[in-house]
Amino acid sequence: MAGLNVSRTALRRAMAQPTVSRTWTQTAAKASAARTYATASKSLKDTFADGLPEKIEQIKTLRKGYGDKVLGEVTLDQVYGGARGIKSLVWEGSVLDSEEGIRFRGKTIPECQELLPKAPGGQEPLPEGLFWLLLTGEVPSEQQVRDLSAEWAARSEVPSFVTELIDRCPNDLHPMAQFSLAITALEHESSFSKAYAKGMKKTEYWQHTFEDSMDLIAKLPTIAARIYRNVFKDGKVAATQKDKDYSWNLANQLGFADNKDFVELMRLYLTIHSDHEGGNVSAHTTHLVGSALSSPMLSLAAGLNGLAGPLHGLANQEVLNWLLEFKKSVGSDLSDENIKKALWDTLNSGRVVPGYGHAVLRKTDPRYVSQREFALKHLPDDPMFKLVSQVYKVAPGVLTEHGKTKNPYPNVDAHSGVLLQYYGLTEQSFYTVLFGVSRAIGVLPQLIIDRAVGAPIERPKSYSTEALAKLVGAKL
Ligand code: CMX
Repeated sequence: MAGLNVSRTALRRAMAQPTVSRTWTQTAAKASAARTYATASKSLKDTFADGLPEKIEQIKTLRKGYGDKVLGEVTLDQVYGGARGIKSLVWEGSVLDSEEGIRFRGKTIPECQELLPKAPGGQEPLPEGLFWLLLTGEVPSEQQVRDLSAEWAARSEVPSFVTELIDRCPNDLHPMAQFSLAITALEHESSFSKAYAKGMKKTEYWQHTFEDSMDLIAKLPTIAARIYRNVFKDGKVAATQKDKDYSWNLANQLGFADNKDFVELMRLYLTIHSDHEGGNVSAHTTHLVGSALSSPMLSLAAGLNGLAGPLHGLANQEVLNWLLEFKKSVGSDLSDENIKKALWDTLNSGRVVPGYGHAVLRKTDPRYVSQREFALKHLPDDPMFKLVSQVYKVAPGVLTEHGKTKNPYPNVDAHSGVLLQYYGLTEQSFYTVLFGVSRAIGVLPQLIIDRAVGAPIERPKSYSTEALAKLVGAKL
């Protein structure tokens, strides 16, 4: 945790003497033996279970020795200002630095691109590897990632009533609403909810959360593709191919796997959109709802409902709509002057420039940079990419002159739509569903960790304006 100077010796000592009772390890071993896959390498569940005593001990040591240390002050402005900067959440998978951007378990996006296993012949990391890294803190071997791809493929079947539910949705129900509906309905399959109803020990919570999370992630490509194919195509969805990786299957079920570059894009996209520490709306909501011991299905659906907001994940849909409109207004004249004028038109009409600004970041989002690099490699001459690049050149200056946003630089959503559209996935209203598939890979590891370390139900304190005035000694 930032700001805490924990003694390394104390931590090392704690790590050397795991004192957690053996019951949960035994139960973990039993549960993982119940669902075994042919593999010579250590499974994800066993890897997580093996690392858990150390994590529990770290937290115990930290709280015992430093539990009363002050992490910061909270101002009245922060209370009214969307809790910006208040240090109040634990999130193990990633930490976001305002200047540098996201690090997944301490690793930057370029480091992850280098270190995480790839598909045979592929260049982009597989999101399976990122899930492993986020959950365990370890970079998996190639074999472990292959096994995880196989396990997700094996768990991918969607119950027929969920398919029927999607099929009955009107085509003009937003894809994100259909996605959330289907995920909520998967509650019917929740191992966590069933075990809780029967009565389970707290030490078993994480194992059911793990099973549900794995099932959920495994089924998301088929669900997402069903929505896409129903709303925009012929309603037919290919079966999951058991020997292929997660992103290939998603691309194939959407109908784009013929293009190997699109498959590569999916691998990169699903990796970089997954996790962005704990305070963003989708991550925080998933974690908060989970703290009430709602199942992973209900927790993720809640988080995705937040992702569906235009200030959050829906911005990727908004960006492409806006760019297409923008293109009409600037025509073929991409001069700085013309772009500047069109940006001011957006701002003067009272709208935000979508894809720009961020609650935490104060520099160009490295997720934007990695997509830009992909575009420079695969579609350098695409006219829409050229427009995006030109907006990138001009918008920071215009937004700075406008003087409102604290961050005039682009975020992840400023680039993704143009890449998808280049490969023929032109239906903008579907874009946030892809973001949602990836976000599940980012937020569910924390939900498993939450239940494993016994995170409590969340309940911050609220006040009325009158009560706050009293607290600060103001007369209203
Ligand atoms: N264009 C115009 N004005 C902007 C702006 C933008 N891109 N970004 C922020 N501002 C304005 C805010 O609306 C706010 O104005 P008011 O004081 O009138 O309310 C002011 O600048 C200060 O905002 P901020 O502190 O810089 O930003 P916030 O933390 O409040 O909000 C965000 C962050 C992302 C919601 C905001 O920058 C925004 O609306 N951006 C456009 C939408 C977008 O790209 N969202 C995606 C974010 C990434 C993701 O979650 O997927």
